[in-house]
Amino acid sequence: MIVDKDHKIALITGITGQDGSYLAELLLQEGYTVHGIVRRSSSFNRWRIEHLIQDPAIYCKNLFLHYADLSDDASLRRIFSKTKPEEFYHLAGQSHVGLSFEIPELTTHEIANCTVKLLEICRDQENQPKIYLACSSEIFGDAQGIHQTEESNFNPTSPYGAAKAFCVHMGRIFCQSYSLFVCNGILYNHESPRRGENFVTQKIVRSAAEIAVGKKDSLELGNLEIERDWGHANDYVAGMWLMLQQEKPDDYVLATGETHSLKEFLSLAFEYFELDYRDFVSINKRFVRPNEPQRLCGDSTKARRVLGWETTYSFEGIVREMCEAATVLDQ
Ligand code: NDP
Ligand code: GDR
Repeated sequence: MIVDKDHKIALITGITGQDGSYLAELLLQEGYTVHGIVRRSSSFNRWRIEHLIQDPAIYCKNLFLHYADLSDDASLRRIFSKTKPEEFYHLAGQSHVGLSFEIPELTTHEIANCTVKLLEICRDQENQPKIYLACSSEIFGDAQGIHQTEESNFNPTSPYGAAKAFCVHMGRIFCQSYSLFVCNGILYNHESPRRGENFVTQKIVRSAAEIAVGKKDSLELGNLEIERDWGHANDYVAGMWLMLQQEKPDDYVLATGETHSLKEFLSLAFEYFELDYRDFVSINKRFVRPNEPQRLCGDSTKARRVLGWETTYSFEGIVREMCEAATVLDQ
């Protein structure tokens, strides 16, 4: 492994996920050497970073992949010793809120226990990296007030939300007790053409594209009566990076400050394909969660003021970009 000493070194867990792939691109553009942790699976699931792997100027020059699972303590420690990261972005873990009701133990293990383990590993490093923890608006759950800020109460409504709330507390405790540089990014929903297919936005646009070409004739969803604050993943990874460029660690909410209903998303996505969603969508209780926040909306005043962070995509632009990408997939 040849690493240029002038390059900053970053380590990312979850590099094969939506956010990990955009973050890797951003860090490479910023001149970093990027190390990513990937887990073994029976078939390759690296499509989001395939373009980077296929680029001979990048792969094994500025981008390196290392096998480990969040449960695999020895491999994780070995990767830290070998790569000596200056910035550590912890994005990996079970990320589906609905599924966290079906597999609460695994969700808690991956999100809560494994985060503590990684904080401990960072604490043990001779040169401790700056740490970004991927927290979530789900910590606010049944939220009070119109907008939530870094000061709002945690009131999670899912095992996922509770595990992420635990991580925020542990991040703060490690920061205060051991002077570790830990930033909790409290991020609201962010989407992109790279969003996983079992999140509602991607499920909708892919289904609408398939209905438009006759490959499918209906779409089953869960609760349609919700509102979310939807942004674009590209903007949100820029916020993660900005947090670790500050002199002092802190927690930040990243959100657009606007909510849209799921029905608005459905309308726009189906209209793109010249369809009316009401002709195709039905409710299947299988997709309705036992409990969930009805509406979540973030206030990013602090991130905008301190980090200079901004959102550059409109809600309509996000839906359009996802629909365009789904159209190409279906040709
Ligand atoms: P994804 O589901 O797209 O990616 C999750 C990543 O974690 C994948 O790379 C996955 O690997 C990896 N992973 C999961 N379990 C393990 C494990 N046991 N060992 C090693 N790697 C594992 O999530 P996003 O990119 O959307 O989100 C990134 C993080 O941000 C997550 O922690 C999520 O909870 C959080 N978050 C996301 C928001 C969003 O709107 N996207 C909002 C707020 C928080 P593989 O590819 O092999 O499955
Ligand atoms: P969320 O995103 O739970 O907010 O978590 P998701 O897209 O899964 O759900 C958004 C809302 O849509 C409703 N919904 C459905 N959701 C899915 N997945 N499938 C359906 O068929 C369906 N029908 C209705 C849901 O009930 C929910 O209200 C995302 C993840 O990225 C988390 O990791 C992250 O922490 C939060 O966003 C902020």
